[in-house]
Parts: sequence; C-alpha cells; structure tokens
Amino acid sequence: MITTVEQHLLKQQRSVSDATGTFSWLLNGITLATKMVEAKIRMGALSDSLGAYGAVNVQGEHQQKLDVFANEALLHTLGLRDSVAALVSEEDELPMMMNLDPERGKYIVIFDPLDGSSNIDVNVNVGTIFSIHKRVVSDKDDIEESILQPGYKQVAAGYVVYGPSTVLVYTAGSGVHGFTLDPRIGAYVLSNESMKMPEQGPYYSTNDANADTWPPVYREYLAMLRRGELGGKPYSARYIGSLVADFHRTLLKGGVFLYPPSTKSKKGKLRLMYEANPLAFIAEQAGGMAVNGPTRIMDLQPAHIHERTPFIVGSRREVEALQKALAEAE
Ligand code: AHM
Ligand code: MG
Repeated sequence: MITTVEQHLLKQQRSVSDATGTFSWLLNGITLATKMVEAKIRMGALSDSLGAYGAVNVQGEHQQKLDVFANEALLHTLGLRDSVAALVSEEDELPMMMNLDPERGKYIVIFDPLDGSSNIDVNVNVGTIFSIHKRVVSDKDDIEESILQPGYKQVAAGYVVYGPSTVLVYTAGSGVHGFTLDPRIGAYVLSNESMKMPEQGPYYSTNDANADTWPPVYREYLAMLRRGELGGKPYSARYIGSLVADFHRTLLKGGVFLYPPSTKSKKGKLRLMYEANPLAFIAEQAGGMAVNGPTRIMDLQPAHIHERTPFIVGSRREVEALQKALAEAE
C-alpha cells in the first residue's frame, strides 16, 4: 500500500511521542498549497499565470504572477490551521501573526513560496521551500524570539521541486524522505525513504559569472575542483539557477553548491531563514554539510527575517575541503 507524506510524518512522530496529529495537519496545509501551485505550473501559459505581476517585493525583486499566487496559496491554507502562531514569507516584509493563543498557536512556518521564479517563463524547474519552528515558551512570550530562532532549532523543513515530476523532500529530524506527487490521486507518495547524500560527487554548482567579485579563495577552490585535485576526476559544472533544483541534484548525486560572498554583497544573495536553513537541515540529516564559509549555517543567529548569507552546501568531502582552504587563506 502507499504511504503519503502526512502518514509518514505521523508514523515517525508516534514512534517518539504520543503525537496528536497537529503537526501532520500543519504539513497538510503546506502540501495542499504546493498542489495548487503545481496545478498552475502544469498548465503553463494556458493558465495565464506566467509573466510579471507588476510589483516589486521587499527584496527589490520584480514579482512574477506565480510568486504572488504561491504566496497567497500558502497564506490561505496555513492561515486556516489553528496551530500556526506566525507565518514568515519571502514575499512579505513583515511576519503575519495568526493564532497568538500560546495554548494553540504552537508553530512558526517560514517559507519561500516560489523559489527560482526567474525560471518560470522558460519552463525550467522552480520550487517551494519551508522551515518550521516551535514557538518558544517563556514568561515574556515574545513572538519575535520565536520567529528569529537559529536553524538548529527547526523541528521540520522541506521543499517541493516542480520538475518533470513533482517531488517533496522533508526532514523532521529523523532522516530525509522523498515523495512523488501521484497526479492520479493527488497525493505525495513515499518514493525515497532515508535519502543519503553521497560522501563526494561529480559536480559543482555556482553562478561563476560572479567569480571576479568573489574572494580569491573561492576561485582557487573551483579551479582545484576542475583540475580534479580533490581525489579523482575533474568536476563538471551544473547550474540551473533554481536553488531547490540545484540542491535536489546535489542531494541525489553529491557535489557542492556555492553562492559565495561578493564585493557587491558581503552576505551573498540567498536568505538565511527560508532558503539556507531548511536546506541545511536536510543536507545534514542526509549526511552532508552546509556552511556560510567558516560557520555552520544552522548555528547562525538571525537578526532579521530577510537576512542573507553566503551559502555552501553539499557533500562532506567538498565542503570540508572549502573550509580547509578558507582556514589556510586567513
Ligand atoms: P528567488 O527566491 O527570488 O527566486 O531567488 C533565489 C534564486 C535561487 O533559486 C538561486 O539559487 C539564485 O537565486 C540564483 O541567483 P543568480 O541568478 O544570481 O545565479
Ligand atoms: Mg528563493
């Protein structure tokens, strides 16, 4: 028989506690929104949902119609879940407060509704990324403290890749599990249990058009990979420009994804709370690593919700080699 993602989560939780199903119901809100997004993407130009929306988001980026639709889908489906205290989205400047009753509003959900949206119009993979934190229970009951938690406190994280098939990958701290959307029944069905990232892989993935603006050690590191000096064959390059898709390949095949700091942006481009943290949690649970250079991503204390960070994620061998090169360059 099939196992859906909600069943899988519930089963995992029951093995460690007397879980009530609240968390699984929360995840169901996310999966429902991603199915709404997938239905639009699948129709492509026929659904009139491609192209620019005509507004600029908090990041100063031009929103696509699908960015707006995906954000609204998640706000709607999660807004109906009683257990959500606050929602944080890439597309909204401020967190949205939901159920602030501490007895019931127990979770904070942080998401990038449509990642890689510059790829929508050309029919290339895009994704949705999410991170879930438990509300901090303290006397002062400061919701901001609950929102700005470091990544190691995540209780779950995941993403959906809208590709040739639609795939959902999640972790709740007991390994990484993959599900494929079965369009005949509209459910994410378990397809890859306990996924492991290879110790080392054949690819590096980066936008090397920016290489002249990186610290030299990153350029030298890539040159070293190209020359095949990290044990074995010279590396190949793969870069989609959709973080979720580039990460998904790195998870399955191994290798390294890098978005380094640059002279223009010392903190790189990617966002700590809804891009780096969830993927770092998944990478580590699969046996890989995620760092900002010297420091583990999940140890970083966020100062604000849209904070950026350099992001290097992938197989242990490649990430350790980068950290060694950085330490030697100091
Ligand atoms: P987005 O969330 O606005 O789509 O931006 C994030 C995307 C990532 O998916 C991807 O890794 C990166 O931007 C690509 O950036 P660049 O075009 O600079 O290579
Ligand atoms: Mg994004």
